[in-house]
Amino acid sequence: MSRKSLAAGVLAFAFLVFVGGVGYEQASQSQQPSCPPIAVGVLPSAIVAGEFNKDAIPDLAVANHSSDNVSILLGSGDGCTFSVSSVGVGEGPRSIAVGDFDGNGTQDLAVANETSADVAILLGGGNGAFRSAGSIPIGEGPIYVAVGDFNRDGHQDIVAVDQISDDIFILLGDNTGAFPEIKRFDVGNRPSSVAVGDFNRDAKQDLVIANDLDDNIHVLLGDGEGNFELKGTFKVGLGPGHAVQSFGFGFLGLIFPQLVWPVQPDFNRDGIQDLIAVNKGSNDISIFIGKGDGTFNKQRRLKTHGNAPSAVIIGDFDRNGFQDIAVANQGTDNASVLLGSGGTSFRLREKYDVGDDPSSIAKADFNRDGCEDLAIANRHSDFPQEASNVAILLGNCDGTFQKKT
Ligand SMILES: [Ca+2]
Ligand SMILES: [Ca+2]
Ligand SMILES: [Ca+2]
Ligand SMILES: [Ca+2]
Repeated sequence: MSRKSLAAGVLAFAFLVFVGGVGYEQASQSQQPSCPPIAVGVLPSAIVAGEFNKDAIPDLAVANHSSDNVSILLGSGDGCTFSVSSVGVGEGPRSIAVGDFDGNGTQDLAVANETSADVAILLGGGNGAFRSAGSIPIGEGPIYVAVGDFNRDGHQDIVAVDQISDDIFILLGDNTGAFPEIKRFDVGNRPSSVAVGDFNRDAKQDLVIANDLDDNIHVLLGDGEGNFELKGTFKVGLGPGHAVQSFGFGFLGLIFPQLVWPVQPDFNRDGIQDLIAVNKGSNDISIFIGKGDGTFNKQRRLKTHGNAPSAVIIGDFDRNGFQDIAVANQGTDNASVLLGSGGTSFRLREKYDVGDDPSSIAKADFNRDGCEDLAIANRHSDFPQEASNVAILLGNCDGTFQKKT
């Protein structure tokens, strides 16, 4: 089927959803965040929340694709103000993940450098400062990294997605910040991201790869020794650019907020992991309810109420016990918040004009009021690109976020 006829099908589906009228279009106009934007490096492509200076105030790390560095934003506790520093990495950083690679209890960072084709390891000192532990050459153009323990030795490992060689690389850590063993597995065409989870509930971590050119996802089951085998392929929308695993969209009424996030390693006896793929080319997301055996029920496609969605984050933004979704829409410069009510039912709550060209989204409680907040990296690809920034949306605990008045 051609992309054109697929797109027509998508439009027809979206139209049906609209006619079905589950209150999708009731949300008001876009709003602007109450916090002023925070300047970072040039063309930020990924943002992740962490705790880098052990003051119990959430922090952020941003990978800046064109300034070849990572911005470290240490939270002040008021939610809007961060102290910003930067640390150099390789060329063209595209993705960033938090781990503890030397096992000393402080958070470290792994950065996929697309242009220099390596993964940089930054070891955190626990005071907000990072030092380079070197770079591991990977493929031809790694664009996404995630962290897991794929060989179950208690040492954190890294999975890197290489969009040029169409492979993923498993970097097995030795708990000193080094990764002496690397394994390579073939995936689909132009893989764009990876989600780590345990989709068949055997206590061995599995992977889901979004394949941009194939418009599908691959589920790879782990053997617990760092090897992966294709379990199944699932069709999604057009151009999936981001895949996220989650607990419990299909786990009706039994999720309690404190169990939903962060994911508890021992929670998977009861919860079944579900999945989201973000379809940049069809302006929607695919939600898959997990069956618990590494397969999923048929996708449910949901409009993101913006164009070219680039990333999602899952939270419980209205604290009703059901997981919600926040989406960054790169094409329309906004973020939309879709509130869940169990299963695959979501409704648009509000949209926010977050800044130019949002590429990535993270969450934490930056002002420590008990409500989850959002951080969005804006590439600002219009001139001047040095205006790249991070927008903060402070949550109100009812699914809305503080707006500029
Ligand atoms: Ca902190
Ligand atoms: Ca390991
Ligand atoms: Ca598994
Ligand atoms: Ca908050």
